[in-house]
Amino acid sequence: MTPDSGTDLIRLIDLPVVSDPRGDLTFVEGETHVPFPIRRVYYLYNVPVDAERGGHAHRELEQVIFALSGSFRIKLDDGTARTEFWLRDPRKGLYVSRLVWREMDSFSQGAVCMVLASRPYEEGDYFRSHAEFVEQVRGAS
Ligand code: T46
Repeated sequence: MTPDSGTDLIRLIDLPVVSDPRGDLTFVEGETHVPFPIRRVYYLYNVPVDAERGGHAHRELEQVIFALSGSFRIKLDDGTARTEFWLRDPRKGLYVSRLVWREMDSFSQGAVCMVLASRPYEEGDYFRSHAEFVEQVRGAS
């Protein structure tokens, strides 16, 4: 799994940008720029530079993850292969499908991560054990 592998599980999405002398404007429409109706928006901020977030996968949730400001690394694992992305451009979102393990680190000072999600928050949707996640995806394939 590489960033260019064209996998349906993970891909970068380029968003429109409207630029004029007042600055840049980017917009996102559910089912147009992201492949699902947007049911939830959340954001991470005040993240210490040595923090590690994620460390889980989701059973059903799809998301698009953005660095609105600053940068961070996201490491992804579909149960058989791993890849990683550095997000630092607010015009680019990272689509992450269900059944992808994610870990995030190397947040820059003041980074803001915004996430568009396909479902409301549901604790039961999480795999918090990597072993359980791998067992599920390998069993399903
Ligand atoms: C992902 C990364 C980018 C809520 O109550 N509502 C919410 O919508 C969310 C996302 C979390 N929470 C609660 C659940 C936990 O008690 O906030 C606490 C921290 O949540 P979590 O451990 O999921 O946070 P992250 O930053 O490790 O992961 C989240 C998403 O879960 C994950 O899917 O991709 O942000």
